[in-house]
Order: sequence, then C-alpha cells, then structure tokens
Amino acid sequence: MENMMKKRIGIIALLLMSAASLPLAAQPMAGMEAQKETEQASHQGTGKVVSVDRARLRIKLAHEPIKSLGWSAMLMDFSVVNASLLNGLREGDAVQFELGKTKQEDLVWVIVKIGRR
Ligand SMILES: [Cu+2]
Repeated sequence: MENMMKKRIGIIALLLMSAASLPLAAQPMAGMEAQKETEQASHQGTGKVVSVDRARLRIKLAHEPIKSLGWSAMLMDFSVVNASLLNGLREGDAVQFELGKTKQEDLVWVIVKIGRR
C-alpha cells in the first residue's frame, strides 16, 4: 500500500516539472506583430500575358520572380480590381504590374495596376 502512494506522488511531481518548462505563449505573438509592420502593401512584377478572361476579371500571367514576395517564376491566375485594367491587353503581351490587397486582412494578392512594357 505504501509503495503505491510513493509511486503516485512521483508521477505527480514529474507532471508538475514538465508543465513548468513549457515556453511562454505570449512570446511568438510579439514577434508576429513586428513582422506585420514591416510587411509591404504592394509588390511590383513583370511577365507575359497567357490569357485574359474579361467576364471573370481574371488574367493568367507567366510572371518572372517577385523577390519582395519570395515568389519564383511561374504561371499564375490573378484577379484584377476593375475591368478597365484589361483593356488593350492581349495574349503574348509583355507586361509590368503591381499587386495589392483589396482589404488590409486579405491574404490574396490582386492586380491593381498593369500595363504593357
Ligand atoms: Cu506566382
């Protein structure tokens, strides 16, 4: 009987020790706040028009690397903020564009400016 009591106390002591060594939960939050402040609101890119979908306000680009976003060159579908941005753009056009966010909390980048190079 006495042996079992000692064993139980030993287990409780171990649990308390591991709880005390957990890192503080507040620390990563402070780091995230600082990162948000230095985050850019817009990014510049260049590429080539692959296709234009005027009805859906979308454009497919083969874009070159966008270093400020850490993106490599790729084929990508973008939304544009308004239809007039697509005026005069055709498949094969070399373009430069600017990516922005429609809302501060949006995670998706949309084209806010685009023109032929
Ligand atoms: Cu991309």
